[in-house]
Amino acid sequence: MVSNRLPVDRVTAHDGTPSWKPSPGGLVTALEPVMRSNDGVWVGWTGTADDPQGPFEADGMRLHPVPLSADEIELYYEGFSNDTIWPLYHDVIAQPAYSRTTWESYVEVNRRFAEASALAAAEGATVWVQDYQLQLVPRMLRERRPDLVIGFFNHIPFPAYGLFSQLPWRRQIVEGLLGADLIGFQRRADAGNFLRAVRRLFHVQTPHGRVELPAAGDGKWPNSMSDQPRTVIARHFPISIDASAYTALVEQEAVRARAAQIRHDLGNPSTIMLGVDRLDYTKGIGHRFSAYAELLKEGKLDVDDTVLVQVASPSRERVETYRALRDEIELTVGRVNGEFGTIRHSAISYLHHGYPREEMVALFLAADIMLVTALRDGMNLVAKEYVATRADDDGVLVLSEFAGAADELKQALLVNPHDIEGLKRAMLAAVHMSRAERRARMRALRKKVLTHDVERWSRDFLGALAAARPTPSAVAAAEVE
Ligand code: GDG
Repeated sequence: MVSNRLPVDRVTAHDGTPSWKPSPGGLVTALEPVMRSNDGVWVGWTGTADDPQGPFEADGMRLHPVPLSADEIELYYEGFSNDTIWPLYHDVIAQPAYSRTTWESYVEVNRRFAEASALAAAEGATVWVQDYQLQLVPRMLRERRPDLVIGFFNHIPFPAYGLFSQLPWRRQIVEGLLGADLIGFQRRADAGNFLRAVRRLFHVQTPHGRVELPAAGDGKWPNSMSDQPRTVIARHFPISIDASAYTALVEQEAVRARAAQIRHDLGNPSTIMLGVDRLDYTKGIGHRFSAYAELLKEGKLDVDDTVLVQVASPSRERVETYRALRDEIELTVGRVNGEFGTIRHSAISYLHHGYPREEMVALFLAADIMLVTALRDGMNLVAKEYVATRADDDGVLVLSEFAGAADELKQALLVNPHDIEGLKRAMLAAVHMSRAERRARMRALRKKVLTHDVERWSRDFLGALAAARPTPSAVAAAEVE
């Protein structure tokens, strides 16, 4: 496994002894069993600048750190990854910076990840590269290790060619990705956008999501990076959550008691709306606030019996666009609360913190309505987490059609967050929805999320990868049969 961050966080005990704790998240949970049974190695950054940490084991996983300097964190990570690729791939909601300096650092760091992976992988191994920070790794790795089976998964959207073509290094990025045998995307439309970029840039056909690359050395571009012609497959594999971990938390008495306490502390309002997002401009937090404030102003919602709880967990605070966003959001919260709040009730309860997962689940249980109003989002796991926790078959999910989750969660109230009137109508429909309709919708949503969990996602991807390029041992086994 290769990802920007290793799946562990360094923690220091009171006596100063350092240790590692697995970072919370579905990806680790899904991949840990696969990694264990295949004697896997995880290659990635520890999260600390200039960390001299060598290979180590934590929680039964073998981890190989790739060191990053403070400069590289600024240029490769905060710069090219989060200030160029992130805004460009989210449809230019914020203006991407096109800087040659950050690009050069991106190339250099991707090379370092490829070198570390080439050293860590056994003969004929399967290597799975994760996400937009490492798009050049598949090709760089194939050049070093043509024996490997290489998969890549893009967690964020892939933009339409009209936008992607702005990128001065668009050819290098597509060539980098084509080093993989299988390229996974969240939505069918993302895979379609990628394939269109391949057709436009290289004038090749892509029937059924397959890119047929000619052998290296025949002068054609892109070449296969191998002495044989090679096929690359691009397809969608919608990611999901560790649903059983969420259903287990809901069964804990302490979590349910905490949910009741939250409702009580908020003054037992008839409606609690909830937003949970990293504080990111892709998440449409401002649009949500606008719709809510208008409903209060028009008297369609009443601050005495409605509250909007917004958890905005701190994110990328060293990138200027994010600092500006935080100022803008917090100004809006102040204005809305100043205008509509009373001594007893705030209109918006705004929390700029990260919370333990138990507290998040308690919030999900306390919320009558979950607002996911992303302007663009690869998937949006929060929507799936809300659904997974509602074992009572209650609660209403308002979901942006621009989040990947909308392809699967069709019984949510789907909205276009740019259409503030439409968003207001959906919020009111959620407030007034009958218990019978809430139950019918939530049941259908739960069926989807509980049967399509992250374990299934990784199994589907790895199965398709094995089929895309059978390993030498699989070929030998098939011949024996
Ligand atoms: C990217 C793509 C895609 C948030 N605050 C807290 C907290 N969280 C957890 C949520 C959820 C995760 O973080 C966020 O995942 P999302 O999918 O909602 O969004 P991104 O961070 O943008 O993730 C996205 C995802 O990758 C996976 O492929 O779905 O589209 O943008 O799990 O619950 N968790 C805790 N405390 C917090 O304060 N414990």
